[in-house]
Amino acid sequence: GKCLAVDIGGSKIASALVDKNGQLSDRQQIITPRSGAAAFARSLQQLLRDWQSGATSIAVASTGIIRQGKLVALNPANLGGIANFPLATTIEQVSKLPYTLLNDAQAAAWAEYQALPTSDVDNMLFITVSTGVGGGIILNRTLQTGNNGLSGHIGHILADLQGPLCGCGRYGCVESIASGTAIAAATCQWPEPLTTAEVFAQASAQHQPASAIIDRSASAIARLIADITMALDIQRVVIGGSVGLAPGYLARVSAAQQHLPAICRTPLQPAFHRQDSGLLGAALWAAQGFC
Ligand code: ADP
Ligand code: BMX
Ligand code: ZN
Repeated sequence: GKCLAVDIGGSKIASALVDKNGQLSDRQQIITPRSGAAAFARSLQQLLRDWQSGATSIAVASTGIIRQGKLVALNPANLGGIANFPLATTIEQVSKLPYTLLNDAQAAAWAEYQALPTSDVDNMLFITVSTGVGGGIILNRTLQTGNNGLSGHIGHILADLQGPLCGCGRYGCVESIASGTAIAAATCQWPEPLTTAEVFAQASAQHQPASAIIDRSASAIARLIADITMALDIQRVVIGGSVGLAPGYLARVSAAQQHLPAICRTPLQPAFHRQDSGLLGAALWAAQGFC
């Protein structure tokens, strides 16, 4: 049977059917509703009702700490203020299918680890630069989820003591400087504030202030990679998310690495599965019988 994979992010909810060979079909996408828990639950239930036919299981990858069937937001601002959401109950109300839940970046890390063309990487870091900054850590070939689902929440590591207040309550987290949300927010005092995609468009048109905002994001990510590499002997970094995969972004992270000592310059590559890493990772995780 096929698995209905669902990837819930701060900006979009994607779904697809995934077969035993990891082939995706019927991919769909909606904008994440950000007007409270009730609307969020309604959209999710509608999506599951519409798309579960043809599936024998459900695999969910979601932003937030996934713990005991609940989505606990570290940064509630990414979900329009939802801090705690009953993911398991919401699914059980509309489906009798067996299901698994996993953090979105942890799921993507798992899919990307399986996709590596080499077998000599034991320790890998996946980073999504998207609405927030998420991470998934593979240590000794094993995905780290942690006892409380927290492993990999590297967007909330300190990047700049003088940085802006992050939705998690700390100042200067990587997420508050490097995320898509942070990139757009950096233009909020401009005469005409830009969207994240517009900042990228201006940067490629050689607009210096736009370019500087993206470079600030990229160098925060390069320093983050250095820190995690020091802690865990990371051999490979895979970058995803709409910002991470935007043209020129990876090259900027790589350029920022050149300013760091050689030991910090962990090899980087873009997500092989592009926007589908989370969907596929959730399905692979479910297929292995984890929950
Ligand atoms: P999610 O966070 O839901 O997983 P994405 O990976 O698409 O979703 O990341 C969303 C962030 O990426 C938003 O901040 C959005 O503005 C930004 N974004 C979307 N498209 C682009 C693009 N083409 N170039 C740069 N940034 C983009
Ligand atoms: C936040 C956190 C992580 C998530 C990451 C990327 C929340 C709601 N989410 O750091 O759990 O993995 O964002 O999420 O606190 P995305 O929505 O950008 O894909
Ligand atoms: Zn934070």
